[in-house]
Amino acid sequence: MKGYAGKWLRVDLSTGKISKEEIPDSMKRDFLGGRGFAVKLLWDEVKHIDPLSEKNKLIFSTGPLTGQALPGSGKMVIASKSPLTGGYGDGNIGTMASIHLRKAGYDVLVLEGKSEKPCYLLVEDENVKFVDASELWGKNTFEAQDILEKRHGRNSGILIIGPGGENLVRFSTVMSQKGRAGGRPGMGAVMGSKNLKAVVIKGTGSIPNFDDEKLKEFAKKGYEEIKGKESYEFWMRQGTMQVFEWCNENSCLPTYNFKEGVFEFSKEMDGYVLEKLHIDRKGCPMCNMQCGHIIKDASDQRAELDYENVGMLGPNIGLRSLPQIALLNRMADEWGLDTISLGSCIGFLMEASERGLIPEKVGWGDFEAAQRLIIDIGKGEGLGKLVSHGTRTASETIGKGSHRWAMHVKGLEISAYNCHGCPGMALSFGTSPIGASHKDAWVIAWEISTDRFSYSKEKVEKLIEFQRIRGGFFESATVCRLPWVEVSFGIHWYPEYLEAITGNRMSWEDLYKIGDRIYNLIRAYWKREIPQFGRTWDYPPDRWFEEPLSQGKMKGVKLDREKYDQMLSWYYELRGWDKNGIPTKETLDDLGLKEVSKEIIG
Ligand code: PTT
Ligand code: SF4
Repeated sequence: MKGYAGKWLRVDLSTGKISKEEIPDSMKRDFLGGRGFAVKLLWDEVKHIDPLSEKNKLIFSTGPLTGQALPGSGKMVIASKSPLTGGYGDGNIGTMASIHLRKAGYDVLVLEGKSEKPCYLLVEDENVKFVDASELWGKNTFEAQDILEKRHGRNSGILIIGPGGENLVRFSTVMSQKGRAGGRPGMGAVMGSKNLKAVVIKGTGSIPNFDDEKLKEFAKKGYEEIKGKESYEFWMRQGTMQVFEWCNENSCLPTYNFKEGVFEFSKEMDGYVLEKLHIDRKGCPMCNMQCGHIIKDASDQRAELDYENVGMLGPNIGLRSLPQIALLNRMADEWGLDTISLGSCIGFLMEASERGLIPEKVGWGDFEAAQRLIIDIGKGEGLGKLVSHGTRTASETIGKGSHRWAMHVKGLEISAYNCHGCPGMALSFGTSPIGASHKDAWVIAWEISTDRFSYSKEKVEKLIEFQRIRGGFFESATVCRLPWVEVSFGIHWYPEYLEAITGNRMSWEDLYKIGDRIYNLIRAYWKREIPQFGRTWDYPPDRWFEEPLSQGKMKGVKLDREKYDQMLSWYYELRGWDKNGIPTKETLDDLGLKEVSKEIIG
């Protein structure tokens, strides 16, 4: 099939064995790429193992749209069995490495085993070698990136971990280009457990497409369409921060460890304040709507800001100064820690301190304490050690009912949307296939603009539609979804791109079916790896059901557990899962996953 490099590159860090294998056409047809390839590989090869053992595999996976000259194509999925959640984990990173990997002749890079000493992997087209990384080990991601760029060229694709990943912090990410982060559920720790500091990729070939001329014409039209969109100008001014003010107005800003939905200092730090502080812009390759806003941080250094980072390292820990938040954000990037889990862990500790559950004093909005905590978390020392496995484990350690306000689902911390008054978004967090991420179904904007407080079946249907497009299509195709989400770039373009690339015409129905296959396989993976996995894992924390908001226009609002339960039952029914949320034999068989149903159902 055209549009694929056609091979995966497999590197065993224990034995040094390097192999290049053809990707079967059936895999391309059934799973498309990206997340689809990753979960299939994990299902087939990574079973009942400790995620931080050498038996785990770290997968860098692209799709047919990756690396093409079209909007948002510089993206790549990073997946593994997650050391944070114990289930399927992935993230999506914008990086030159995605383009280089495909140009080097591979769609997927699979890393297995464990190197005896710290090393990095150098892939230059067909040449693959291990390079000693003793002098890079311990360096932060910015320092290591500089060294590797000097050695291998500024435009090489570099994927790197910081000390957080080296020290096996369970929510450490893989970083690239000083500001792109991917793999929230601990993909950095998996890389660290393999003694692998970085992967450097340089590819010089081209991707064999079905119709390059048509692709060129469509892509040009696509870039022009994006620039002509009404919302483009505002997007370029504020990027993802455009939702900050909206979240506060609608009581969904994560505030004081998700206790509240409004922050009294929000006006001091919203998208308009960002506009004034903005000095530069950064982003992924192949993008003409770059969203990384650079400002000078509190130590006068360049730092990038996104909404999630500001929400979680700002109101969620009671901090109101953007330059201070930017400094914490830069520290997270240097250490290679996920900002969402980090902000949640710091918020959790601040609340534990306020309640007298830990002896240390860490007050809300204490900037110095937050900096110290990041270092402790990155090293896995002191108070940082308590949360370096995430809030689920921390609450199990300190007990005393703290699980009620440990803000995670399935062990992955909730992204920056408070859902006391957003049942659809709460269900989205509850049913996201990696734990509480917003990436699969950001249904909140639609929900707030329609029938916000309803717990209707229509809402569940909408949520599944989003999961099919965002978690199914965009993660497997693999491209950035923001042109479609943020500036309403025509979704009709994507089947056109796919046809020009692969020669296959696929309808949205076909693409949804691929997405459903991926979702069901991920769900089966959770069940196989965690036998007790089931319905109780699909609920957001008790806080949202038990403690109403005490401030703002939504004062008194909280989620209704019975109604949430009903929505969850509809969700299972619509997905073809049983009452415990496990895919039925009929559903799996219908998706061509007979072997899977034999294994989890019998
Ligand atoms: C994503 C998550 C997000 S989602 C943000 S901000 W966002 C946080 N960014 C972090 C960061 O920065 N530094 C850090 N140390 N940790 C961070 N953790 C958080 O990670 C990201 C963009 C964004 S910015 C979003 S919404 C979109 N996400 C996409 C996606 O998931 N799929 C897809 N096909 N397209 C997407 N486009 C957008 O990409 P994870 P990136 Mg990301 C500094 O990684 O694990 O998926 O978590 O990759 O290159 O940084 O782009 O308001
Ligand atoms: Fe990357 Fe942002 Fe552009 Fe998407 S919109 S490709 S995340 S820079």
